[in-house]
Amino acid sequence: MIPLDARPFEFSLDLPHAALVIIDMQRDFIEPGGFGETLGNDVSLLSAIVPACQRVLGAWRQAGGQVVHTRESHAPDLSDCPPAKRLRGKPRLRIGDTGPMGRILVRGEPGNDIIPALAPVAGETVIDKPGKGAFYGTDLHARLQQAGVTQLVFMGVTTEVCVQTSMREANDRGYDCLLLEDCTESYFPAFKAAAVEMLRAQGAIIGWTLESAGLLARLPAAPGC
Ligand code: TIU
Repeated sequence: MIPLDARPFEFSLDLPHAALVIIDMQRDFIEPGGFGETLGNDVSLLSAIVPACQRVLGAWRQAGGQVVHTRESHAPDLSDCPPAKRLRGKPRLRIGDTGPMGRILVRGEPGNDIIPALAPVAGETVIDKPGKGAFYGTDLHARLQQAGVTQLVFMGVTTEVCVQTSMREANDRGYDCLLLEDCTESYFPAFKAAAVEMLRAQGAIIGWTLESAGLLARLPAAPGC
């Protein structure tokens, strides 16, 4: 067990039974011309966390930890996109429409890719999810159970939408969840701050939070060290 000085109290990291879950670090959310921008957001805020995410991903891989990447995405025929999602609001382009990075939020399109800086490598799990939560409509829980995973360390975007939803789903399925505060971001700084606070309130009601430096200082340099 690796003791981490998390909030609201210590998190005992059980590295062989933990997975780093990187939520939706896709061009569709982080680059201009994607889903995030079509919703009217300033996407420039999100790229600030990429260096910190890279440092954690590199150290986690060095330590031999398991990694899960998620992508919010839909099938090209949109059969897994409820009309309530596609028709919500008045975005400039809707899910499935063609934008500068291909069809918005559609699997296999350039804009739907994970950004190159955090690209998955062989042996890592990639989950395509039609919802905001990583467990809804996916086999993530079965795959984690098969791999003996009981703890999840979260990074990614956006804090109060897909990250928070995924943490809540995970918590209800019995996982201990830790959110790396400087490795998650929102289009709305106040929403990020509120999400971080509410997740760890009431004695870690949903989970723990920690700045990534606190994890990096404790990870072993190589598997088994
Ligand atoms: N709009 C927004 O803040 N987020 C999403 O739609 N998806 C994710 O958070 N990935």
